[in-house]
Amino acid sequence: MENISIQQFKKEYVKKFEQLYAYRYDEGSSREHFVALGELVRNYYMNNWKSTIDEYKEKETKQVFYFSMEFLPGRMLKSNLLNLDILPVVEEGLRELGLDLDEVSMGEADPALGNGGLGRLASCFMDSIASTGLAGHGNGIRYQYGLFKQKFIDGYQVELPENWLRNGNVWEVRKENKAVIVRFGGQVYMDTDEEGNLYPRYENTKNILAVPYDVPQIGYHNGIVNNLRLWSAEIPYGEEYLFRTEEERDEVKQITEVLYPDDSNYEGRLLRLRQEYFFSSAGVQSIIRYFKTLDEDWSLLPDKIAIHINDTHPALVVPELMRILIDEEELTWDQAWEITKKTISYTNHTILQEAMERWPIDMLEHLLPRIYHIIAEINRRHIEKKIPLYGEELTYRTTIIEDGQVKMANLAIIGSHSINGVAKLHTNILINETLHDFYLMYPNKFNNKTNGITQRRWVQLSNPGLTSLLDDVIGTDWKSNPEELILLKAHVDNSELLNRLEAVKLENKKRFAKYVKDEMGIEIDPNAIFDVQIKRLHAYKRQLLNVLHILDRYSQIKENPDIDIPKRVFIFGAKAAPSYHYAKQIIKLINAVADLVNNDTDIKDLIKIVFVENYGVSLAELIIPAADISEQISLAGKEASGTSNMKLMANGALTMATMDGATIEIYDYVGKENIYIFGLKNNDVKKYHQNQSYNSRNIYEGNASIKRVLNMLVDGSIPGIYHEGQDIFNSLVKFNDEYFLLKDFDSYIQAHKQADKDYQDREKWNRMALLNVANSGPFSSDYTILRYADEIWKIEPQVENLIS
Ligand code: 26W
Repeated sequence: MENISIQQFKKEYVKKFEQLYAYRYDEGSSREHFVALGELVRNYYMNNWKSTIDEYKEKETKQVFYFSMEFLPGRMLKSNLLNLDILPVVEEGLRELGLDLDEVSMGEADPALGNGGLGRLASCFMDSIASTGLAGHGNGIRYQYGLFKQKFIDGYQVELPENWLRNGNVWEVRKENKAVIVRFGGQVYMDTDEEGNLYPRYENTKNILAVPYDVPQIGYHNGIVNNLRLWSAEIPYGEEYLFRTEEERDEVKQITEVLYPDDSNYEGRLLRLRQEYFFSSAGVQSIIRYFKTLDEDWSLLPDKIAIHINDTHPALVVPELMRILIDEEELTWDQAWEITKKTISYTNHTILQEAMERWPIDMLEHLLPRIYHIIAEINRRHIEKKIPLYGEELTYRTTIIEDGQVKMANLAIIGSHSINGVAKLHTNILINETLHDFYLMYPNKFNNKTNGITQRRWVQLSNPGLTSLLDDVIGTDWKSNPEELILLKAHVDNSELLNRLEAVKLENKKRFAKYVKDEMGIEIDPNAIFDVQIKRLHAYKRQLLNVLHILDRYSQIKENPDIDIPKRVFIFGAKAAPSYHYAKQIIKLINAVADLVNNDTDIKDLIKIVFVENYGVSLAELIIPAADISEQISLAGKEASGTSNMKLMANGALTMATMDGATIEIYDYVGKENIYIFGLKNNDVKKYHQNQSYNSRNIYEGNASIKRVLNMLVDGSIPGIYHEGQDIFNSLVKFNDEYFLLKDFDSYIQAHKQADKDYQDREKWNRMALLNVANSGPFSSDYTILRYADEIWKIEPQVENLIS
């Protein structure tokens, strides 16, 4: 946007505030200031929003639509100001008015419209699509309630509703005139018209109105404003009489009421299927409506539109696009199928079998009869076509419908032209193991796109201290081209710089320590090592291994109180799916160990444990800049990519890790001297599985420190845990330790000992930290997204690319 002076901003701000509230601005709360500022900032991007969309249309630019059931954008105020290039002006203007931007920013609700990695990735991608100048938009659900608010009561997780829209949302624009109808249920009959063509006749369907709320996605200093379209379910105007009972009205409301709080287990719940079809259908309908305004031949659809599906949750776009092309636009099956495949592409984010979506035929057929017909026909044609080429055995292993269920990953692969994994190892596992049969059929569809993160939010906004250090040392080009961060490498022996880096980290640690003191009443020493594990609670991510290390360390200190090791603060942030019993037991265990350790004066604060409540994007922004150690300790082969690994590295934390997900690529960049690697590799794990040769009880019996630590779970050493201790003990000893914690225990402890030693050599540590920052550039989501654009979507940046 054009320059605005501080004076002008102040004038406009005061005017806006007083117009909104009819009292003096200096009487406002931070919530009110946030709304006033948000309203004003809207004026600064509205023109660009309109002109961006108009221009795409005028030029018939090919556009990508990123369909995702989850988005985790975080608070948008500062990111919008940054990208509009008015952050300093607004910050200074507010200061002169006696206001603090950080406080004002806290007036904004953090929209938790996602569970974890997949949702946050979608939001990093939205920022990168706009910032690299690509014509691309998001398509998702406007959940009334986001991911539950987590509380700890007696150390147990309790879930409370997250009513993030309570005070409205200044960024969204309700577009009633762009609403569409989504049809559910009823019966469908195939009739013949006068010309002998088949067409579907629907009876007794429930027609739901999908109303879009558009949220601007502002590009970094480039004038582009794309769209994130979130759909809300309503009763169609004038059709209230068709929803006469409370129950019928509730059914409509429920569709977009709440986000499913599970990212671990597939749930065959009717409501989730409704949600998936609801936003898939609404999104496809609005794309088709747009395409028709271009007045082009249908065969050109894939030249004008790309649809990307974020995991299989939106996989019903495949039959929905087919339905519209065949039933409404009267294309032949073959024409429609070619167009559909060329338009759609798919990312897989998990290889955990229990997270793979499969819908019971009955459910699908009942809820979406026509869509089910189309899926069955896709499946029938797939079999018919592939048997002659690949034989029966292979073909039947790739069918969409099997054992009374519809397999959504199979539908997504067969109905698209590209499937990608999210890190090199992950893609290799898909190709060689999980999806090998499909790879034999469609080798060219498979490709890797290692995840990325946006440094705009995760460095520039969340770590201003590091940002100004970088600006001073290597200039500001890294902000539009993060690979420039490698220039730091030349300064690795500059001890003045290393001290400054340490000072920045210390400030960030103090900021977090203050939060911990204020919110939790726990005193932590900013000079201690801040050892961070922040991610969803899952057995495979092995937060429990972290706990075992803490218990081992605790025992050692108790045994030898004069031990010479640096202080450690273990920081956890994690939500468990409400129905994931074992994960919740681990939460309880961590809280119980925290109570024990934090209150034991014998250990002289050598260990503190901080388990923050309600971890989410905003807390990540506070914790990540303060981290010294990044825990990435999943069992090798289980974490598809990880993205907190990249954020922590970019903020100068050292990675403590197994060779898993994108951490392997981090290792490749920083080199083995600047990362702590331990544990089994994917191939080792595979061998144990093949030979069925793992026996955790033998390890327990033969390893004295493991035995001591595990016994603590059941012998009353940890007051506050009850049956949890026994259940967790059993999972490790009696049920053969599914995730190989005991096998990796020794090497994990060794790696931590090395870290203790290195931390005491401040210069060495700081150098390692600096090299991590220096090598974090390639993990920018800007590069990731440019590879999606170039290799999958076939679209090009619309403005002169900032990235060389
Ligand atoms: C059907 C229930 C369900 C819901 C969500 C199953 C699985 C999911 C997601 C696919 C889980 C998820 O967030 N996966 C994470 O995606 C990140 C982004 O690619 C990766 O970095 C993480 O490794 C992966 O766990």
